[in-house]
Amino acid sequence: MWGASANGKKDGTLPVRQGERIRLVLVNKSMMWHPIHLHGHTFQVDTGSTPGPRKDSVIVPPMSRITVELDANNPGQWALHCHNIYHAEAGMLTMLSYVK
Ligand SMILES: [Cu+2]
Repeated sequence: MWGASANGKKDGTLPVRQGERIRLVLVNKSMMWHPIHLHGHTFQVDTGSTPGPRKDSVIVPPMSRITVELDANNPGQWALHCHNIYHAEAGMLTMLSYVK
C-alpha cells in the first residue's frame, strides 16, 4: 500500500519548505518493483558510503527500501509517483507540496 508520511503524520502530501534538505525513505512492502519518480527535482541516492548517483527516478525492489536526499529548491506542487502508470492510477501518487 502506498502512503506518504512526514514526521509521523499521514495526510497524503509531503509538505516541504523552500531551502530545506529533504530525506525521503521509500519503503516497498510489496513483491512488485516500483520505479519511483519525482517531478521538478533531482535527488541523490544514499548508498551508505560513497556519494550515490543523482537521478529523478529510482527503482525500489520488492521488500526493500531506498533512501534519497534532495534540496527543496523549486517551489510548487510536484508529483511523486510510481512510474508504472497503472500503479500511479491505483493510488501510488502523492505531492511534494511547498508550504510557507
Ligand atoms: Cu509501482
